[in-house]
Amino acid sequence: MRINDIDWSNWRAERRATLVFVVRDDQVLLIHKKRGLGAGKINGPGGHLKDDESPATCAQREAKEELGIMPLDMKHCGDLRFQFTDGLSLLVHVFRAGDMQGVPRASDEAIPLWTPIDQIPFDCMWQDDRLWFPMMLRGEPFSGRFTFDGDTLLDFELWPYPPAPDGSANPRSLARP
Ligand code: 6U4
Repeated sequence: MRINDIDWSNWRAERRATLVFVVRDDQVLLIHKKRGLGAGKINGPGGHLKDDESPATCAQREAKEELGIMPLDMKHCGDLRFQFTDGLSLLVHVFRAGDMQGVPRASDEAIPLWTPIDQIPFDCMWQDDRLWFPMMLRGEPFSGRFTFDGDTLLDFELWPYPPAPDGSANPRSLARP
């Protein structure tokens, strides 16, 4: 499944989720995810939006549930649209946090991993992460579309465009220039 096989103007995400990365002192707070989509991979804390929840509130709630921390100075820097061959469509709002409250602790969902920003373990992460992670670390905006077959990245498009300010799922925010 290639990017151009999908009618993105009518694409809607059946699920919306968040990721939040605390970046402090040249380190980023990652997790070893223990369950859910991407179990076994390294990623950031996050999860799916509950009814009527804003992306920022979701990101903070998930960081609290998974690691016991509260991300601070959060910036919504990216939106990622994933179409899986099994039919799952997922919109992920990515946040960068400049600080946090609390000390990360392991939970039944995640093990915290403070990681130097020049030693990100991309081989243990989703295959798209190495594409947009440098922009996220620099706090630059990005928007991307990806097709996946299970864990395998099939195709992608990635732009240095900001996500929709209201966190909406409007794919027109990704229109080509
Ligand atoms: P809850 O119960 O909300 O914690 P969880 O299974 O963690 O569930 P789910 O299934 O909505 O959440 O999956 C979304 C999570 O998976 C988000 O945190 C983003 C992450 N995720 C999914 N595909 C990804 C991908 N290709 N690259 C990436 N993160 C991805 O970096």
